[in-house]
Amino acid sequence: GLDLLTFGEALVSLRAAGPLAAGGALTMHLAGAEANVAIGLARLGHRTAWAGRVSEDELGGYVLRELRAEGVGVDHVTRDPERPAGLMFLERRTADLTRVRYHRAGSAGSALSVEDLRPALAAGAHVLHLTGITPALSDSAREATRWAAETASRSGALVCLDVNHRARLWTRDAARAVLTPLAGYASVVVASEDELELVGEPGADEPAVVAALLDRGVETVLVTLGADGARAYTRDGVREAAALPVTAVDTVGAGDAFTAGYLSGHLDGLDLAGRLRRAVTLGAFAVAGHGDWEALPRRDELSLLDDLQPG
Ligand code: KDG
Repeated sequence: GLDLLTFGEALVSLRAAGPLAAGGALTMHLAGAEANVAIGLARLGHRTAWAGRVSEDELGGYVLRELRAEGVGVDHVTRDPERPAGLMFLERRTADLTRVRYHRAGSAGSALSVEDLRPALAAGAHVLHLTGITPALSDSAREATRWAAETASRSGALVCLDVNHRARLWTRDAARAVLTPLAGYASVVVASEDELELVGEPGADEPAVVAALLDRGVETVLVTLGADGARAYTRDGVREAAALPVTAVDTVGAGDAFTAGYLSGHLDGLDLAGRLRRAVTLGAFAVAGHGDWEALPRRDELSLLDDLQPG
């Protein structure tokens, strides 16, 4: 069987080197948090598949070509002849500020339904990865996400929910109402510090949200801290991992890389310290290179950053 199945919306990302309002050349890339995670794992040699709906046109063809080229299985992808590809424009507004503009309402990916995911879930995988982006896309995508999480957790798969709040898609209250129940199906929950409150009671602090998640059967809560690394909570307590001291040139995709590294460590049978080490290593590769996933390491490159010294 597969090591990891993930699903969601893959986007065609059009990147401008400067402000979008100034025009100029755009470059075309595959984006989408779940596709980024799938590629991160496939580069490390794990058997990985991505499921979702893609447009029937050239842009959908491009998405499939990129996933295949990276070794991600696309056997259970649905082609949609009616709806367009979801697009994302990314502008480098300043050296430190990247802004995103979506053209994804009514897209092929947003029409995801339970029926689209049934064959992929029937084929099974050790790990099911999902994000809090997919349930924000449409009612049918929300139901598909809940169904997939429930089905995979019943079958004994490790379910990983990566919160990934997208403020341009829904409000924090709408996200919390959907993501808090969804977290109950997960063994691993990944959230940044400010996202954690979206899988708990409104206004609850980190210890309270973590305690409630662990009570509900979540085994590991990973709180990502950007340049400060991450904290991992389990029933045995909390463990911290520092980020690797790389020069950050592009932070988009760092969270996805972190999650891919953690899950790769899990699939390799590493202990918590080893899983965290792999997670911060992939995060470092992602921020040190341009693009969501282009800079992610192959297995023989994993130790490339080991000798970096802070400062
Ligand atoms: O994590 C990176 C993603 O945000 C990007 O690839 C696009 O999935 C995406 C989204 O919906 O924002």
